Amino acid sequence: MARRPTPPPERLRELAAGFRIHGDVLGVEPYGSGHINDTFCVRVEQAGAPLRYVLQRLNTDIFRDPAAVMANIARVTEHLAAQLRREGVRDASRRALTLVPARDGALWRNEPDGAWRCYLFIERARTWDAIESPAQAAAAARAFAEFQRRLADLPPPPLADTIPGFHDTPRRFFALQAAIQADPHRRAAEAAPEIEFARARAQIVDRLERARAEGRLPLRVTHNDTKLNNVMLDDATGEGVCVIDLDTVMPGLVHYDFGDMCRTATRPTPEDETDLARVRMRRDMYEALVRGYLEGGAGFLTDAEVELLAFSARLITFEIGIRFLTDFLEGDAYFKTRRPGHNLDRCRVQFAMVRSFEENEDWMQQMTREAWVRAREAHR
Ligand code: ADP
Ligand code: GN1
Ligand code: MG
Repeated sequence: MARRPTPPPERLRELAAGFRIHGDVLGVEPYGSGHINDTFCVRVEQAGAPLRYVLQRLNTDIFRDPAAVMANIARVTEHLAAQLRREGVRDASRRALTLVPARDGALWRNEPDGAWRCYLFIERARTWDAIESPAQAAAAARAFAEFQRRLADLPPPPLADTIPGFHDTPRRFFALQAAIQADPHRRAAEAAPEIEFARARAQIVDRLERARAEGRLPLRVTHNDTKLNNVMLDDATGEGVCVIDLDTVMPGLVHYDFGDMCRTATRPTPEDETDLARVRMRRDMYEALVRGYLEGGAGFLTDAEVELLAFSARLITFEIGIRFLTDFLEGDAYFKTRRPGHNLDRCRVQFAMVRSFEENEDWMQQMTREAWVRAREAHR
């Protein structure tokens, strides 16, 4: 998969002009640090006042059906906006993404240089690549829990599966085994300890999928990519204002979301930290995260779901670790990388976190059960 080049400035302005942006475009610049899409900030002057929009190129090598992705996003954002209005929430237009339609009213534009869409820019808030405080963990987790709660009554039909098997950990594990076997870039030797680490954990990969298949866990509408930098925290209050990056919102288990939050919001380093001694689960952050998530989720979560939350931290972190490892072996075709070995560095961070979760799992399980009793009491 060759990455598409960034369009030149004149082309970016032309693309921005394809959407119902009111005002004079001053500039369009690359923005953010996501691994998948190409994001740009459009600076506009509207009747003399500065205003910004987000222009984004969807990665269609990864999202093969952009129309399905955009239809999902339109349903989700409209449902969220209606819920927020019903709840009488202040600041509603900052609390859910708002699509800016194309000039012809379409949800997105299919152009020779990609699938493009535009959003209102969420102002006075930002995303974080590494967490700094337990308060941020609680805020992020509460925002994702409320996102799940507000989408719990999304009317049928079910959302489209934008990436089939996205959190099918057994399938991810088979893909890793195939990459090790083929070793197309002769990199397996360099990753020998990580391959060994992954192989030693084969027996955990199907635990969530089995529980789902046996009907012990319900399918809900989940985000599926709840890393810390996919939620915007308010600049002034630190509160989680808006969940973003909705390409993977589809039917899923709450554990996919909870596990990915634990992966990124209990680790006080970036995802590609090279000093592994710094990489560990911080108990104060896990505690805050669980509190925020269970307070937000007390109205809909079941006991059976809560019972597997602590385990999901370990499993989903492992899953994303093996995805980085697979991509390293396959020549860095999927995740954007900025240096040689970048995906292997990311894999090492995830595996260090898996180890940390393993060492703390009894404490995490106990802590989660206690927090659940308190959250349910408070919700009564
Ligand atoms: P990716 O799939 O590549 O991660 P995202 O949708 O997460 O793409 O966007 C990348 C970054 O752009 C985010 O981490 C965030 O900082 C910024 N961003 C995205 N949407 C908005 C928005 N509506 N308002 C402000 N910033 C945004
Ligand atoms: C990708 O899009 P972004 O950067 O928020 C990836 C996630 C991974 C994450 C790892 C569609 O998320 O699944 O967990 O990188 N998204 C997709 O940082 O594959
Ligand atoms: Mg993102």
